[in-house]
Formats: sequence, structure tokens, C-alpha cells
Amino acid sequence: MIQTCSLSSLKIFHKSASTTNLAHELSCPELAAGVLEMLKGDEDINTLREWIHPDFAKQIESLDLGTGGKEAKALWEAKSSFGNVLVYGDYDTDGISSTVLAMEIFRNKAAQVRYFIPRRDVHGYGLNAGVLEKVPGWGCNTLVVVDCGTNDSEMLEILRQKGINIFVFDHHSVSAPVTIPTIVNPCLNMEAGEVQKICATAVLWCWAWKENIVPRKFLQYEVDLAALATIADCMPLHNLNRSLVRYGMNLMRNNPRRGISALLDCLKINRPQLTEEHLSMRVIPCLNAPGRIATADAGVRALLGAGSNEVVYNNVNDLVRINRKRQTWTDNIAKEIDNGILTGKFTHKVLFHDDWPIGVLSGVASRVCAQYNRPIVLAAPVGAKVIRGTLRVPEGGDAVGILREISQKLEAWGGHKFAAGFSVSSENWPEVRDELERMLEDIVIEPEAAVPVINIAPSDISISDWRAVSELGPFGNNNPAPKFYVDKDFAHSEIHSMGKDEAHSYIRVNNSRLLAFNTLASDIVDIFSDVQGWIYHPRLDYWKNEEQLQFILDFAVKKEGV
Ligand SMILES: [Mn+2]
Repeated sequence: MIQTCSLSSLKIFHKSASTTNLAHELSCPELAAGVLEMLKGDEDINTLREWIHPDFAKQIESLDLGTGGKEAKALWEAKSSFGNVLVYGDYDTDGISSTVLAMEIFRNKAAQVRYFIPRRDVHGYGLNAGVLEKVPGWGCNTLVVVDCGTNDSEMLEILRQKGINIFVFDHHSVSAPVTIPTIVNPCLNMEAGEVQKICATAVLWCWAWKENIVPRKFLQYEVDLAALATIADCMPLHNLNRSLVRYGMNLMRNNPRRGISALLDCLKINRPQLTEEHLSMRVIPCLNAPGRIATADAGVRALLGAGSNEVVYNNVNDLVRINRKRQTWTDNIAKEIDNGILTGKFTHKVLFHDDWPIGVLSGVASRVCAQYNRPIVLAAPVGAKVIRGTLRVPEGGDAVGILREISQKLEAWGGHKFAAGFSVSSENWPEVRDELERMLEDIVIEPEAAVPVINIAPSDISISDWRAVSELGPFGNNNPAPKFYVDKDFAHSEIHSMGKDEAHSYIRVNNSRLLAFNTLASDIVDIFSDVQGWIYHPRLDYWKNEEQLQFILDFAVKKEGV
């Protein structure tokens, strides 16, 4: 299948004299200067210079972990051993990465380190009071809470009074009084600005780095966890996060931990070619999957990578298998909703089904919201008395704001502007459902902003040009990957089939090929006369140990009015 978009949805950027000047000032190829001009045109020259050469020492220096960071350091230094340590984590990739990092750091000063990951279906979000009550009985001397806990001072205070050492490393926003002095969370000091937005794994890693908790040489081999969690939690890719992701990806390419090496193997990802897209589209879904539909322990075990090779590969195969199951469930529900919307059976925006597994609903909701550019709530029962739901809204809406308005009727709720979740008692559900339906109806959706694309033919991009553009990455949230456009009339285009069963095809543009994977040549021929141009992106490929550039077709751009 070939994806299409309209010419009016694009903002086509043409190189000009200012691009040449900028390239000169930054001593970089014109293509990199053009990409910077297109995506960061408003920034001053020093900001752009720093973007090309991020200064890690300066970035981590400007991260302020506040008094919590100092208090946690003092506690760390006050003891020679923390006895039996329990790490309390969370079930997504940031939660399990920070759990593994905490275990590996606290092992340096502990008799024993164990972990507990709550189950999404049983324990809900964040710290669970019932579980914490049992902690003293487990012979625990020290509790390390990661990726949650900021708003649970009251619960933690009870344990502290029983003589248990408490550390919290979190990045969630503050909504309750913080009385435990050793809560490390950059959100407690938001005045320092954008650099404070980091994932929980990065909070712990940066604390250990800044405060010299463990040797920096040791932390250099743990930065892969921060990289995975930064991408998984969709953190804005400012310079500090870019550095963490970049260092982490280099580690995964050259000297990965056993579990990651095995996982990349199973996913048939060639390590030296690892990209941020591999992580976000393939690796992270596998790490997230167990927490969504089973217990997250499989993810922790895979990242810890203990045991024989056979054990490590078994753990990783578990992840891949569970992710396949999650994918099937997600696809089936998405298809059901697709059909419902297209046949007019689903006119409502709040959808409920007794049999939907709650763990995959947020993924489905994101997909439906993006595809139809419309708000959606998906809900399903958990046990007999509770309904859980997930809410997605397009640009123009405020998901968490909507839940705030009906919060008195909810058991629990949270989230951010585009995505939020809640639980509600079965008695309150009919009322909540109708109110949500009414509020979603009222959202005024903003028209989607035009997507910037740079006008250049593939034959005009060299490997060194592309390397310089890659230096502007890693790409992702707040730093989108640049898109490239070539007009169909730029050169005579020829369409060919390729691959086994001719399942793929390519378009010849001058001396270059635009590769269209899983697209039949006949599909392109069918729309060819309606096409104005092509959107594509370059990719480095290795062929017999030779590096070469490939060009991947992303969209056919349709002429105006067709
Ligand atoms: Mn997190």
C-alpha cells in the first residue's frame, strides 16, 4: 500500500542565499544548514552551534536536582550498607529501566537487592498502599522508589518512621505536599526550565553522575537504560536528552548489555545500524508489552540479563512473544473500531466493551485519534466494580483538563494534554460516560499544521551530507526527523517491481531509486497521474561492508484538487 498526502498539507522549503550563509557560519554542509533553517529558523546562531555540538558537561551542570538531590546524596554517604534493599518500580519501559538502574547502583552498598513492579490491572498506578504495608514484614531496610512516589509522602512517612531508609527518583508533576526530604524530582524546581524535563531513569542516572555516587566509568555502561526510557517516555529531545540518547545508542551499537544484544538479535536488527526508530517502533514496544498484558517482570529480567545464554534468550523470546500477542489484540480492537466508525455503527466518541483487555486500549486510542483526528475514550471493566478508561484528544483539546472537570466522580485520574486515563466505579460510569460524550462533542479541533519538507532530489544528497544531518538528531519528540521532497517533474520517473514475489517496488528518479517497501508497482501506477511529487527520507545501509545511502519513499503527494 502507498500512503498519500495532499500538497496543501505541506510547507515546501527551498534553499536560498541565507542557507549558504548559515552553512558557512556553522561550517557544515548546506543540507544540514537547510534542515536547521527549516526546523529551527527562529533560533539564534549560538543555539544552532550548540545544537550541532552539544556540550554534555554544560547540560548536566544546568540540571538542578534541588535539595532532594543533596539530601539523597547525604543519606547515601551516611551508611556503609543499606541492608536489604527493595526497589519499587513501574511497569512501562521507564519504570523497568529505572528499576534495573537502581538495582545496579544500590548493589554497591547492600546485602541484597530485590524489586517489586506493580501490576497495572491489580495495583493501579503508582505506589500501592496495600503493598507498602507489607514492606516492613519483608525484612526491608531500604526502599528505593522509581518513576512514581512524588505524591506519596504520606504513605512513605509511615515507613520512614519505622526506620526504613527512603529514596525516591521520579519525574511526575507534583500534586500533593512533599515531606520526604530524599525525593529527587526535577519538577520540584521547574524554574530551571526545559532541561528539567527528563525521564525517571535519567533522574537517577544524572543524580548518580552529578553527585559522584558510583564511579562515572560504571555509569557510562548504564546510559543505555536512560536512552531507552527517554525515548519510551517521549521526553522532549533537548540537548541533555539528546546526549543521553546518543551515548546510549552508541553503547547499544558497540557493547550492549546481554539482554539488549539478545533482543536486537531476535528482532533481526543489525547493531551497527541501530536507529532511534528501531528503538521506538520495535525494541520499546517489546519492553512495554509485558506490563500491558501480563506482569512487567519479563522486561526487568531481560534488562538484568542474568543467567546462562539460554536463559537470557528465553527471557527475550518471552518479550517478543508477549509483544506479538499485544499487537494482535491491538490490531483486532482497532479493526473493530475502524469498521464501527466506517459503517456508522459507532457514532459515539466514548466506546465501551466488556471484553476489551484494558492494557492495550491506550495504544488503540492513540491510533484511532491520530487516524481520524477525533477525540476518543475507550473503556472496559476491571473486576466487577471498576471501569478503567483512556482518553485521547487531537490538537485543540485538553485531555487531563476534561478529566479534572469531572474528577469528583472518578476514583483516580491523571495524564497530560493529549492523553489521560481514569478509573471510575460502575455506579458512576453511566453519568461519567454521558458527560465525557458531551465534552468531547464540544472540543474545537485545530486544523493540522502544515508539515515542513525540504525540496531536494535524492541524487543531490551525499553520504557526508546525510551524516551531518544525522548529527542534528537523535530525532523524535520536539526534534522531528526532517522530511525530503522531490517534484515528480524534476526527472522522468520510472516505476519498477523488486524483491521476492515483486511485493516491493521502486521509483527511478535520475540516478537514484526511491524504495517503496510493501507497495506493488501497480499501486503506484494507478495513482501516478494524480501525483505532484514524492516525500522520502535517506537511510544509511551497509552492503558488503560498504556504506551506501538508500532513499525510502514515505508518501506520494497528490496534486491539488484530486
Ligand atoms: Mn516515567
